[in-house]
Amino acid sequence: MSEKVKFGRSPVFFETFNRRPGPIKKNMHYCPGCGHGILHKLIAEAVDHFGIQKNTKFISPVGCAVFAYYYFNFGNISVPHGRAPAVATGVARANPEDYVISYQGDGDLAAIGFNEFLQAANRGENITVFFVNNSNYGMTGGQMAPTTLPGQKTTTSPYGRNPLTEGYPTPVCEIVNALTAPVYIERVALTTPARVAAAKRAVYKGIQNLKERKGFSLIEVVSPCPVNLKMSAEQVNEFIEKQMMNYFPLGVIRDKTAETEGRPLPAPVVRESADVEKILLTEKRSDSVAADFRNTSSMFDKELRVKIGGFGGQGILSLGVMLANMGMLRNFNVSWMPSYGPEQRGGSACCSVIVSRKMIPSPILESGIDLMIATTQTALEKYLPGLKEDGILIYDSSAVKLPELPAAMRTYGVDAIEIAATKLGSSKCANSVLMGVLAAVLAANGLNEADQADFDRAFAEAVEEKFGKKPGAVEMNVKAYEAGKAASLK
Ligand SMILES: Cc1ncc(C[n+]2csc(CCOP(=O)(O)OP(=O)(O)O)c2C)c(N)n1
Ligand code: SF4
Repeated sequence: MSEKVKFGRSPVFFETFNRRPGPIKKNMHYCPGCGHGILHKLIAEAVDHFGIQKNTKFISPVGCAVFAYYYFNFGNISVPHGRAPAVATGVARANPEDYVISYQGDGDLAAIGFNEFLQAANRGENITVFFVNNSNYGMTGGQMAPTTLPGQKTTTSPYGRNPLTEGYPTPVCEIVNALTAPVYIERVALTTPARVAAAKRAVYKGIQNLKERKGFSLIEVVSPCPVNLKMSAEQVNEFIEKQMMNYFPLGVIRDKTAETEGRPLPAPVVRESADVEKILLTEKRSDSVAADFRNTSSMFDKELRVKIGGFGGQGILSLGVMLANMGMLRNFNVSWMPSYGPEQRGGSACCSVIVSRKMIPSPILESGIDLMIATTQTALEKYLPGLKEDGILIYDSSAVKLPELPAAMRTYGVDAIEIAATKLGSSKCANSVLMGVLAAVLAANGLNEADQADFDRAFAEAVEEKFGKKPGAVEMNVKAYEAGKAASLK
């Protein structure tokens, strides 16, 4: 391997970053001076060098590297915060022909996902972990991370990290070195060309270990985040050299690669999806709701698939929870799956609810939606293509302009915020108004009296649970629900 850093683009990157939204298709989204881009380049070169692009699977974290799949032309799975080593374990075990990389920031690996990470290391999974230590939570605007230095100011340690209350920087590599299984542990930095060359050696070794199935490798990359540290590129390098390295000394911490035999995992017993189904969906469980719950409204003859979309703070997610609770009261199988944008607040919010007599194989709801509630134009446009032609659409008439819709679609417009603000004196309970509207719409579309009563009960229980200590809020939300039920719908 040449130690020179190569210029030009690795063939393991896409030629054009077409997955990246917006007009910029040639550059990465990272801030100027960020270490993620340099590390991506080294990983791409190493994967190319060892000829494993075809079977490489990259598990990307929640953090600034969440969009790694814009760039790398190999398999990519984006996972929830901190779950990369757990998912990497599953992928590596189920697909012994794959080469699995887990890529994580310090918030992702050393905070929310530390246990998963340590357990994967302790099991010696056949994965290589790249750990980007930039001493803060980058994506969310620079909060304190487990790796933040004593005295370092962040948005959540404005007076500097105080070890007496916040503890000391977490020495991830040294902790992993206390375990028996890991094969290779090295900490590198990116501050000078010589350091990048050393980082390149470490990255190549990590990828080679992957190829040779040597087990668990960890490469920690002490990395610049000039934007959140509010430093120039030079200052951040000085901060890394003079301060971070006191807590995170560079070098090889363990290297057992020479004496470690490659140990490919045996092929898993169950590989075909039909076999998986046999195990998960046995005949007995596939129709698992008690027979006496069959006498419910006809709308439950099939699954009821509901999508609710709007923006954060509108109570979108709790609306879905109430609906799922109503299903549970009738002993149905239910799933509730929230999703929201990466923005700190005010971003998009959405949830999918499925109520079914049968097992629900997946909570993901992209098509075949029976009922949709949209409180913003963006949500309407995003989810409308998945709504059935004869589906039910409830929308906030002050925020949503309806396009031309199929004739069979049943639409109900209501200005929930206006009702909440004028009749009840607070727009905060607009989601309870919407819940009332939903109850009325379901009743108008065949929800029988017993189910309606359960719906009311689910609402009352949800409100009690949320606001039980504030009788005023309980009363206001109950009134909002009643107002929603009585609202005239457009
Ligand atoms: C379960 C969950 N909790 C919190 C968040 C918010 N969140 C998004 S990224 C992030 C921290 C990322 O920091 P780090 O892992 O250090 O990566 P960086 O962005 O610095 O590369 C947090 C807390 C989330 N998305 N999901
Ligand atoms: S916030 Fe920091 S870690 Fe995130 S892209 Fe910018 S420089 Fe990189």
